[in-house]
Amino acid sequence: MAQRDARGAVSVRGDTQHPANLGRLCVKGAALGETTGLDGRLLYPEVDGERATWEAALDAAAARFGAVIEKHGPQAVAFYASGQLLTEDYYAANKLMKGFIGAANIDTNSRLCMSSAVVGYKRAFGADAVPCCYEDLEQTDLLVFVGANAAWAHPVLYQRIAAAKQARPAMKIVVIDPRRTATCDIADLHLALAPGSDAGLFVGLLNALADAMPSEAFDGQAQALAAAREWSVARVAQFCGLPEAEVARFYDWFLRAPTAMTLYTMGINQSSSGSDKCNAIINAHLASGKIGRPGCGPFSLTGQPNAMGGREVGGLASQLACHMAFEPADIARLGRFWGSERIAQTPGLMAVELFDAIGRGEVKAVWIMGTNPAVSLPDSDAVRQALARCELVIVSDITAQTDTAAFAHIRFPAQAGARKTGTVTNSERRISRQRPFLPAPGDTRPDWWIVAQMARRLGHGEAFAWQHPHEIFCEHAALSGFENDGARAFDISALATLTREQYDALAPLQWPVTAQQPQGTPRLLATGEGWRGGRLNMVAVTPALPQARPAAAYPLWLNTGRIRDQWHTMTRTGSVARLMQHQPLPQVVMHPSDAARAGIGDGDLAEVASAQGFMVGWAALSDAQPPGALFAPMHWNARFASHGRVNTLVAPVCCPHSGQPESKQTAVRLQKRHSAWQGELFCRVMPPLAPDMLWWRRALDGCLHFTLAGRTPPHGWLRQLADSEGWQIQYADGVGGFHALAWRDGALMLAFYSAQRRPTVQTETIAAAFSAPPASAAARHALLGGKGAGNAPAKGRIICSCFGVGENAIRAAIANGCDSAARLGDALRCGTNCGSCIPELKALLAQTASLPEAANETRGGERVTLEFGEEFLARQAGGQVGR
Ligand SMILES: Nc1nc2c(c(=O)[nH]1)N[C@H]1C(S)=C(S)[C@@H](COP(=O)(O)OP(=O)(O)OC[C@H]3O[C@@H](n4cnc5c(=O)[nH]c(N)nc54)[C@H](O)[C@@H]3O)O[C@H]1N2
Ligand SMILES: Nc1nc2c(c(=O)[nH]1)N[C@H]1C(S)=C(S)[C@@H](COP(=O)(O)OP(=O)(O)OC[C@H]3O[C@@H](n4cnc5c(=O)[nH]c(N)nc54)[C@H](O)[C@@H]3O)O[C@H]1N2
Ligand SMILES: [Mo]
Repeated sequence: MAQRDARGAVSVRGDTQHPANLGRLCVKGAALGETTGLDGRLLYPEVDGERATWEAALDAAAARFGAVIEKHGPQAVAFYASGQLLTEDYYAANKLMKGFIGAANIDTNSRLCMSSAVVGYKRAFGADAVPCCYEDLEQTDLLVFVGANAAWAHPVLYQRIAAAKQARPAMKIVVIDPRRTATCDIADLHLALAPGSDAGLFVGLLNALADAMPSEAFDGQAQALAAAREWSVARVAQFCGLPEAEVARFYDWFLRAPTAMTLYTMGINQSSSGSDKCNAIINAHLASGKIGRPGCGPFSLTGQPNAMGGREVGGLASQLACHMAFEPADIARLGRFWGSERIAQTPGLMAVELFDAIGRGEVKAVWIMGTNPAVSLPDSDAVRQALARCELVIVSDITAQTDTAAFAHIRFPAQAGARKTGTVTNSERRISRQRPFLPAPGDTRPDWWIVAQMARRLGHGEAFAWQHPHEIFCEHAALSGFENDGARAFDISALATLTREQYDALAPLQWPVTAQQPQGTPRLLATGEGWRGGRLNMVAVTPALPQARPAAAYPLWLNTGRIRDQWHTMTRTGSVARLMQHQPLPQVVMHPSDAARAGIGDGDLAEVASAQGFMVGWAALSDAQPPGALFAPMHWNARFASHGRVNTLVAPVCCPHSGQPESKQTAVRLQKRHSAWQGELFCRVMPPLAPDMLWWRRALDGCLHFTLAGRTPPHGWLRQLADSEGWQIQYADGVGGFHALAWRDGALMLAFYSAQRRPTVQTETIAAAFSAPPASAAARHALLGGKGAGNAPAKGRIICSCFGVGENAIRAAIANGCDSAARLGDALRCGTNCGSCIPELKALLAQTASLPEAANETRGGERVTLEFGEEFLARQAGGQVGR
């Protein structure tokens, strides 16, 4: 829930009445107030780089898009949409492409996220239907996280599970992930399996369950069991690189637990055999009867705000609206409902294929809505080339400058989440009404409105005459029930007649919502029957390893994913200072043995290269990382770093059933990247950099902030810059590095601090000097030293981003007797909001407990804090940002 104060500042708190989060918010949600500002927002339509009116922009877009259809046919155009859209937006886009343009070339970023899970459910149940609900989490005996780092990616859900575990310690938690992640904090067992080997583990589990199964309970059972027969514990252990005893322990727990849930996310879906992995998990639940009842089930967690809504309206190129398929009966049904004779007859291009087709010139016009494919698709350099070549690129976005928008001919300013009205669906099929809490700025419009305006101009006005999302929702609800005799799981027909007032007041509900179940349906599959034919199906799975295979030239694995405080391509979170403090620079996390082999030390610059491309990050040595495998974040892009895009490395290899790319496994090599100096640059506008410089942009309130690294001394570059700008420059050399301040008319224009390794400087004080320049010579001297004028104690690395609590304060509190995460929370508030820092608080507690006596020595009062602070600063000077 969001509120605005008298001055218009936004504050956000959780809705304690919402059944899904019970009032908790993650740090990104809690920082919504900071991310809803208008800085960097796209506020006006643009045509060929010039601001335009809506009339002009829509006319131009429709004329150019229509001309491509006219000349080359409907298969020459495409939409690429997103789980950032609301259900009503998504419905409109899908209806236009599949119903009226007459091609199925609308795909979405959910292809990179959920498409394997969709295939898994459809093959098993006959429908894309998540059987579980969040309440099951409190009722289960065994909870298995597979390829899910929920502590960071689903912190609210994770805290709910952590609380359940605390209340009922007998509940067992297993984490299956090659890395030891923060999620392992509450685990009874962590299986650090070999990358991509999960199917072996679950096929072996099916084998272990086989004897106790009634015969012919499911379609496909005999084939599935036959495929599993050879998968003994010993073979699984070998395939997965795990000790036999650990595999046996997991199987034993699963067999004996009266109820069990498997929560799976990107470590499963983003795989060249992702669909089979999903079915291997579902098979184990079917075989053990751990499905369709409380505390049970295979639970695919979704990531984006409305990935699920997209699946319901048919946002993926491989399906039609409301769970209909490309079958003659469904196509005809849709034609009747929409009153169109142009319904797409065959599936369209899936994301990776789509951008290939753009690259080959077969698709000549693309409209991208709410996603940033130049960053998030694999082989993203090829995606950029394709976009650069494309005849017509239309982008609807809320952010002015994204890597993708740089290729746009026409840009439409959409309304952002906080300003939109409509519905979204979460992982447990719960539809929530989203209400705007901010007025729409500039000329921004809702996405559905933009689509409808385009549809009218393309000649389909009648079918897109909506005045309000309420009408779209009711149409969507009516379609879900249209000629639906129970064959289609998605049915919300009881909502088709909502009045505007009822729609506005809609309480969160789980679909199906029908005449029989008007209050919604928490769990599915209770009767043991599926959809489209009834019987549930087991899929025979032959475990396959990733297509990427580390070998001579590229001997290591690269795993990619999320970090705690960043969101996707950073359009929401990258400019929020407090979200950039936890991991301000992209880290390449590696096991110390791999680092040693490459001659890399903690905090060194690390270059990672694959057959596709390379990136540069900052080495973070950690034994939580398995030997032979690196981890790099997916977030950094060309707006935030010169060489930070991880998807330049990832190959466009996809699961044949789902089209989902293998984003978690890439074969790479690692080498140290040498630099003569590293530095911190603070400035009002970003100056031109020298060609040999690497840069990373960092969020800071008060000025711009960049971390730089260069090969040739920076003196010449700075001198030239100062000359061309007419700045007065103050230098300090030999202070362990080279520092410079640039002034104009008494105002600070730039501050630069370099050393051989990234120097530690007092960022906040330096930023403050841009608005209030230091008055005395001594203060200016201190500023040049990088220390700032004040003596504000450095906070150290920010651990709790919700309340801005730094490592130093936490260590001091521990030294003063706080001996648990809960006590630290009482004293400092850290960990008491989203809780995603609790694993780190515990790690600090454990570290401090094991410190040698000498380090705890007090040399008078608060000296302890400083001591730790100095130690921290020394380490940070060495570049070690993480643990
Ligand atoms: N902070 C933050 N939270 C987010 C997002 C964000 O951008 N930032 N995005 C949201 C979105 S859209 C999504 S889809 C979710 C994703 O949520 P998650 O899937 O939990 O996040 P990831 O970090 O992509 O990957 C999860 C884990 O898969 C592991 N993994 C890699 N390879 C394998 C493997 O072969 N087997 C197994 N078992 N595990 C493997 C990785 O080590 C990683 O810990 O997060 C959502 N939440
Ligand atoms: N290597 C690797 N690659 C990955 C992943 C990975 O783990 N590893 N994860 C994949 C996954 S799971 C996902 S979900 C994708 C995410 O990848 P993207 O979808 O590319 O990432 P976002 O940053 O969420 O892009 C959303 C864009 O939509 C804009 N936007 C936000 N709200 C709205 C709105 O209401 N309307 C409109 N029109 N625009 C809006 C934002 O400004 C932003 O430009 O990345 C995928 N790529
Ligand atoms: Mo996602």
